[in-house]
Amino acid sequence: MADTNTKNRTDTELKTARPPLYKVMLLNDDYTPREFVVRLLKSEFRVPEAQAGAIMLTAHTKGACLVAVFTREIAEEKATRATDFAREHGFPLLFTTEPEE
Ligand code: TYC
Repeated sequence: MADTNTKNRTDTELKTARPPLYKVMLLNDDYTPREFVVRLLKSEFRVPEAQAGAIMLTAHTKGACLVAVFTREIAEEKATRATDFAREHGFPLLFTTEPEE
C-alpha cells in the first residue's frame, strides 16, 4: 500500500506527492493476428498507427512491450477491457499491469 499518511511530511513532500503509476504491458502469443493487435492498440489506447505497429512488433520479437502508463485503476481497467475485447474475438491476446519502478 502507498504511504498515505501526510501528517509528518514536509511542505515539499506534500506538494510533490504523486499517485503510484502502473505500466500496461502487451504480451506476445502465437495466435493473435498482427493486424488485430495493431487495430486494438489504436482503438483502446488511442495509439497512432505507426506507434501501434512498433509496439506490436516489439511484443512479437521480444515477448512483451510497454503500451502506456496510468494510475493503477485506469491501467487495470484498460488492460481488462483490451483483453476482454480480444477474447470476444476468439484470440488469446493478453494485457497485464505492473507497478512502475
Ligand atoms: N505473434 C503473433 C503472430 O505471429 C502476433 C502478435 C504480436 C501477437 C504481438 C501478440 O502482443 C502480440 N501472429
